[in-house]
Amino acid sequence: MKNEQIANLFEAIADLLEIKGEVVYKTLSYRRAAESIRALGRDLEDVRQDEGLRTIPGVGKALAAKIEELLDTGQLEFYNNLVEDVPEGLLQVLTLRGVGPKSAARYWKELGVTSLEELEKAAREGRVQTLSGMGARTESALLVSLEEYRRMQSGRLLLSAAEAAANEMLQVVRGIPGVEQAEIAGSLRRRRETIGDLDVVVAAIEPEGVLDAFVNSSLVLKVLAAGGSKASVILSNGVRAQLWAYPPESFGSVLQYATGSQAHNVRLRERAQRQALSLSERGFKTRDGALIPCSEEKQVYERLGLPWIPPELREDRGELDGDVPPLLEDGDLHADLHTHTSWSDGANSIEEMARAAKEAGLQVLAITDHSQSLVVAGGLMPDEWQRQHEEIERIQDKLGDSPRLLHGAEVEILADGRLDFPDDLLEEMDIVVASLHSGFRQEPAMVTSRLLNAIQNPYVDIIGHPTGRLLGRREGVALDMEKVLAAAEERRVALEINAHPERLDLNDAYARRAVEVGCLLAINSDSHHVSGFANLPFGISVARRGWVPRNAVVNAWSKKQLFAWLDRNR
Ligand code: DGT
Ligand code: CA
Ligand code: ZN
Repeated sequence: MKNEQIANLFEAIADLLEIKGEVVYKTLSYRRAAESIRALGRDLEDVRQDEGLRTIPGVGKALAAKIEELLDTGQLEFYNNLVEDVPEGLLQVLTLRGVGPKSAARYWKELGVTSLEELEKAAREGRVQTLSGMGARTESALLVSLEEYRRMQSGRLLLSAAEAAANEMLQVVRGIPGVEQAEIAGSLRRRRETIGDLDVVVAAIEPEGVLDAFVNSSLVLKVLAAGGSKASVILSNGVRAQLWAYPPESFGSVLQYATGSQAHNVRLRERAQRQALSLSERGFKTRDGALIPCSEEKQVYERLGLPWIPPELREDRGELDGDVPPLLEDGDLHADLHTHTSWSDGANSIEEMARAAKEAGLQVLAITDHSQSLVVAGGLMPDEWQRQHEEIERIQDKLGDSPRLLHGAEVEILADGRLDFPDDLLEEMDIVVASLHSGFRQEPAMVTSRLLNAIQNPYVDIIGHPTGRLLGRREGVALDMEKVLAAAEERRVALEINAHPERLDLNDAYARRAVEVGCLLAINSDSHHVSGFANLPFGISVARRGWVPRNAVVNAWSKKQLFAWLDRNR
C-alpha cells in the first residue's frame, strides 16, 4: 500500500470514529498520523526498514502496528470492524459542504441514512426538516450542497463537448447499413448544461444487426452492456454512450422515451394510464395487450391529447399544463453585446471580429474589452479606450453599417462595489457590461451588494455572467438572486445569459425566475475569438430551458428597440 492510501484510510477512520461519537483526542491521533505520513516524502516501507515507524511524528505503538498490518496485508482488521458499526457511505456524506460529523451521525441514527443517495432521498421527502433543530433551511441548504457535490464529482461533459462527440457518433451510426433514421436523445437533446452520457436512437428493420455493427466499429473502445435493443459503451474518445435500436414503427416512441427526462416520462405514463394505456419505449399498450407503436414522436403526445413539447422543456416543470411561451429560436439573435478583441485578452482584431459577426448573421456587435483593473486580461486604461473608439469609428466607416458596431466595455465591479471606470467615461459608451471577475470568496451578502451597486449605476446596461460559476470548476456565488433580480427589473438592467459552454450563467432556473419578475435578459457569446459566435446557440438553449419568451431577450429586439433601450439614461 502506498503512503497516500494509508493516510486516506487513517482519515477515514478519524471521520468514522467522530460519527460514531468517539472522544475527539482519539480521532485526532489518526489525523495527525495521516498528516505526517503525507509529509514524509519517503516510502513507509523504507522508513520501517531503516529507522522504524515510531520515528514518525504522531505514530505510537498502536498506530505503528496498524501501518505494519496495512503494509503486510493491504488490510486493516480494525477498519473492517469499524465499518460494520458505522456505514462507510457516511464518509461521502461528510464531504458535503456544511455537514459535519454531528449532523452526519444524526442523519444516520435518526433517519437511517447510510449513503449520499439515502440522504438526498430523505431531504427530498422533507424528512430532514423533521429533526429537532434542523428546519426547512437546513434541508434546502443540504439539497444545494448535494447538487454541488454531484456537479463536482460527476465528470459530466460540457454541452459543447457532448454535442461534438454526439455528432461524430451520429455520422458513424448513420453509415451503418440498415439504419433508416438516427437521432440524438437523452439530456443532450434536452440541452441540459452538462451531459452524463450520450443517447442515440436508431430505426432499423434489423436492430440487432445494427447494434452488432456499432459495438464492433472503431468508434467503440469498450462495451459495458449489450443485449436486447440497447448497447452501452465507452467511445474511443472516452465518452460514455448508449445506442437504442428499434424497428422503424417504434422510432417515435423510443425517441420520446430516450429523450426523457425520467420525471417527464413519469408524467406521460400517468396520463396514459388515465386513458387505460401503458407507455413504454415501444409504444402504447392497450388493456388487452395490443401494441400501438408511434413512428413519429409527435404521435406520442397527440395520443395523450398534448401538443408536441420542445425537448428543452421536458423536465416536469409544468410543461404539460399549457402556457408554454413562444420560445427563442436559432436565428432570433441579431446582436451580440459582449465580446473581446486583441485590445484586451481577445485573440482577434476589431475588424476580424466584426467580419466574423456578420458572417454569423449578426447585425449588431458590441466591442466590450476589459477595464483597467483586470490587468491579467489586459484591461484598457481610459486613454486606450479613447484610442480604441477612434479605431472602431474607422472600421465602421470601412464596413458600412453591417454589422453596426457599438463601443463599450466590460467594466470590473471592484471588490468594494465601485466600478472600474469613472462615470463620465461610462456615459460616453454605447453600452456597458458590468461583471465580477474577482472577490468570489467574499460573503454572498457582500457580493450581492456589489452587484446591486453596479445595477444602480445609470450607465450600466448588462450584468455579465452574474454568478461567476465555471461548470465543473467553480460554483457560482450564492447571491441573493431575488434582490438582484428586483433591482435589475427596476433599473431595466439586463442580466446576461453568458453563452460560453463553461459558464451558461445565468442558468435555466434563474433565467426563468428573472422572466417571472419582469427582468430583461441578454444572451451574449463573450467571444474572445472569431469562433466564439458559434457559442450563441448554447445561450439560446439555456433561455429555452428557462421558458424565456423572445421579447424578454434584448438581443432579439429590433435595432430600433435595442438602441432606444441603450439610450434610456444617456
Ligand atoms: P444524463 O445522461 O445523466 O445526462 O441524463 P439523461 O436524461 O440522458 O439520462 P439517461 O442517460 O440515464 O437516460 C436517458 C433517458 O432514458 C432518460 O432521459 C429517460 C430514459 N430512462 C432511463 N432510465 C430510465 C428509467 O429507469 N425510467 C424511466 N422512466 N426512464 C428512463
Ligand atoms: Ca444520457
Ligand atoms: Zn467578457
